[in-house]
Amino acid sequence: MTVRVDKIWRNARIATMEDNGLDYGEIASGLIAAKDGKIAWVGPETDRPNLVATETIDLEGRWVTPGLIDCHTHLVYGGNRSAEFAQRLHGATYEQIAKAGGGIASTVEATRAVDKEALLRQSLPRLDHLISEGVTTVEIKSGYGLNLETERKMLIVAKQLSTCRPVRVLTTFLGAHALPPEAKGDKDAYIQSVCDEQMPAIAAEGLADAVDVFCDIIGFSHEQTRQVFAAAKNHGLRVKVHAEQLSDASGAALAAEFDALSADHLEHLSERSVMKMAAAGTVAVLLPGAFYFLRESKVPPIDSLRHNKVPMAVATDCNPGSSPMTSLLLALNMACTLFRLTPQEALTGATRIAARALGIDDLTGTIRVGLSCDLAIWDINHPTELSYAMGFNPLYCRVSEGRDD
Ligand code: DI6
Ligand code: FE
Repeated sequence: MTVRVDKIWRNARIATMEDNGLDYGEIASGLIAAKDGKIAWVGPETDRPNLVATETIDLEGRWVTPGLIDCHTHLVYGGNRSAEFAQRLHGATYEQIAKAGGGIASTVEATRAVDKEALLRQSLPRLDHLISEGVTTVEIKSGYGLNLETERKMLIVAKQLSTCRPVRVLTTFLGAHALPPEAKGDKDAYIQSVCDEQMPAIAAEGLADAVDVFCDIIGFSHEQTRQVFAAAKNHGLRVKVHAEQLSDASGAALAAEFDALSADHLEHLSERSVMKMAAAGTVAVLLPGAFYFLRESKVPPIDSLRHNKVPMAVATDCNPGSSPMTSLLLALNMACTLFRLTPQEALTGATRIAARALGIDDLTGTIRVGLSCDLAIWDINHPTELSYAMGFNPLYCRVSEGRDD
């Protein structure tokens, strides 16, 4: 029987990233066939069925991985914070700058000030840089609006980005990121407006796939986080959390209680919270770029996460304040050098586990029949090179839903 497909990539070394006991889920001399944007067949060339394709590409032994997934970014924002970076080099801390009205608040001012077109224009180069390194799916958070008008604007622009480029965008409502200046210090009243005004409007318009909260000393308390999670549940939205970045407020354990997709940062995560995440299957999203840029010294409890089988993802946290980074490959390198992940754990964290952190592991993240044909094709001799090199981009070609760029 002949099977008609749209496109075949043959003579490939395939890192399927499937959890099948093989390193990188490798297929040594493999072939991938796509039909209607999905993977129709994958396996060793010697097992090839009778496929008839419109186009066949010989990859000459190149490595193919799933398209990379950046599962935690804040890449839509106005302005930048290079002046604050210089201030920090003179001794000011991230918390001090935030408490003095700078930090997130200054990006809120800049984001409120621009219209949609300008916001899109400023954000596109950051997305393009991620794409240039093989990213085919990116999560983008709001959180620099802190009022309905600007939170909406950010999420609309995030969705528009996916019409400008061949990339899948998932959006997250982060109204509970920081306290806006007009709230005059009243965090409880602001959280009320997040739950009763902003979230219902954003959910009704279908602008967000999930809800996030910054649960920390300069963000919101455990109790305030619980209120936002409860509201999200009422709107049928999954939750995730910025937790244990600067202190231990048990945000990750709370998130696990709410069946969260992920808990992110986690430098100050306790052993008790690791257990709760393990029991709930919550993904730990590691953000070594923020750890590096803020010169943190406390490393997330990697051994304990590994030992307790908490799935670990790696992301850029691309944002103007704590991680102005648009390279997921550099994040992989940092996850290895700073957090001691193995290169295979790091790559799994930007493919299979990142998909799980976004709740789309039935759609993308590995090279498997039925999933979206999202691929990154590399000029490398081994996948370890993806986390080994710093500032070097070995991408040969990127394939998004079966189409190459
Ligand atoms: N943690 C982070 O790393 C970003 N947000 C957060 O809650 C930083 C946001 C910023 O400084 O602009
Ligand atoms: Fe973040």
